[in-house]
Amino acid sequence: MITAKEIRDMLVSAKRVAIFGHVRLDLDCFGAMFGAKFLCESLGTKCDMFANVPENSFLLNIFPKRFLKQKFDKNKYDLILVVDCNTLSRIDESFRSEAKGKNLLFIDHHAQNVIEDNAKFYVYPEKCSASIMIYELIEKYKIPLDATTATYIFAGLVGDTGRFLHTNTDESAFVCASKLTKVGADIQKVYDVVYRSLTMSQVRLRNFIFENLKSNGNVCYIIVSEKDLKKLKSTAEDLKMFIDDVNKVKDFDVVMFAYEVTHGEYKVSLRSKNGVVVSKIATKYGGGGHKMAAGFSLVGDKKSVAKKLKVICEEFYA
Ligand SMILES: [Mn+2]
Repeated sequence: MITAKEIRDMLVSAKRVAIFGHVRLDLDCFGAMFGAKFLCESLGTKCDMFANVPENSFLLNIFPKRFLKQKFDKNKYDLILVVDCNTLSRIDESFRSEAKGKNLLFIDHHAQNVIEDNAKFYVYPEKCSASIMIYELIEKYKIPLDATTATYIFAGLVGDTGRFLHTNTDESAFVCASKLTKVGADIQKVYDVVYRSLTMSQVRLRNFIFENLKSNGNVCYIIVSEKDLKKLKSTAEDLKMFIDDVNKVKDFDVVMFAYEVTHGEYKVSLRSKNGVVVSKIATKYGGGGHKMAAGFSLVGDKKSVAKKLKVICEEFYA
């Protein structure tokens, strides 16, 4: 593990930094990327952010698309900074092979399983978000934060703590929120975009989820195929918005959300409460994540995935 000072030296001495997050970006990933861009530029280093985001993603209402590049020319960069994940296998396929072999720096808060070549790691799984890690670096380097970047980091903090609801919410989350507010983070803007902008097709998707939930004991699961999403005029990103909603149901300790990301491949997101750990099961099936928010992938059609999930339901209490 490297130190905050070593990160500073790496960023200062780099000529141009390419910033990446994980595939299927979320609020924290974006918050950390935009925060990292501010960090690099404040240290006098040029940088570019790379991300593939669906045109209609709500995230773009906070994080402007004009700052995101899609074509990555590895020869232009002498350092690759990856935030909110700690292995190249989690970054978008279209960037992955190009990033291999370059100097890598990972800043992340997920449990680490792989050590990449040419990579330096700054990984603290106890941190509630990657955004707060970037914030703490900015603070450590005594760089004055602006209101725009504070808003980005606040969005990341809110995203990964579920608006200060999840068990990863700790004192530092509130301290950080307080400091971000002080420098002018636009809290209402973040909340309007994230919590007050449901479209009617998202409402229909939400109804679909609750009507089609299956359960086995205290575990519930839902499987949404590509076809279902198309019929509901929704995306996987829409779907992810409601996983915490299902986790509000008292009867269930574990929620499994399976959705088809590419034909015949399902991503399964897990959320839990009441102290039930889901990361072990995620790791068992080749995935990973946090104790109470993790995920893995399953291959098969809707029917066979349903069968597997029904069996997996029992494993949380084994
Ligand atoms: Mn995160």
